[in-house]
Amino acid sequence: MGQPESRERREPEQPELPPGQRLQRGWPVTHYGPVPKFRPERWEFRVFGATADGDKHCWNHGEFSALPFSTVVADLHCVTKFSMVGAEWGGVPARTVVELAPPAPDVTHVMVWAEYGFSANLRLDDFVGDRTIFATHKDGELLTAEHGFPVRLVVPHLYAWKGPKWVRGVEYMTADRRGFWEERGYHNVGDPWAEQRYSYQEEPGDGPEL
Ligand SMILES: Nc1nc2c(c(=O)[nH]1)N[C@H]1C(S)=C(S)[C@@H](COP(=O)(O)O)O[C@H]1N2
Ligand SMILES: [Mo]
Repeated sequence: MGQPESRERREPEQPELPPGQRLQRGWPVTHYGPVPKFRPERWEFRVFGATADGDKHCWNHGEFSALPFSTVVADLHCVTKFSMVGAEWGGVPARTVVELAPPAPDVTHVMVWAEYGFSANLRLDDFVGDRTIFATHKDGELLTAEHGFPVRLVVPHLYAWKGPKWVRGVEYMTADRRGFWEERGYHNVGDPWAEQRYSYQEEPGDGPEL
């Protein structure tokens, strides 16, 4: 008697995707502009703006790499309608950064800054959400240059543009301001489950006037 037919084989589990998204096989590279060159001796991660003590907080690459590490399994939903699912991101939780460099009490939003002036604004609550992470690793390996090495932000509950690759700093803000894509027609909040894709969909209170 031969091996029994494998009736155990199941279809891969269908991940639940936000409305209007389709599953992307593989992991494409999506960004505006060139991939920056990493210069370790010049790199620093800065927390500035309305900090609690009024000072800037900086970590060089060695210091940042030594911050508390944890992992989050999260999907990326690109607003152009494809989703990459199931990656394990390793790095420094955004909440840890906020604990080490606390904001002033009246901070409501942050601007996350990346190389070449790319930026994304987030509500402080979204930033300190317990799954928001400054990822240095994906699936146990260091990020590749095109996917954001040495550090990218992953905000699992928002569209992927809210997670800059090549992050260099966080600015604490006492009022909201639009980041790079938010100034260029994309929704100020960007919740994929509510399909908040474009700024024309914004309701009063979703963002600063355009
Ligand atoms: N610095 C920077 N980060 C960025 C972008 C960008 O243009 N510049 N694009 C965002 C968008 S729109 C997406 S979909 C994801 C894509 O991440 P990936 O290239 O690792 O798939 O990166 C985000 N982070
Ligand atoms: Mo995207």
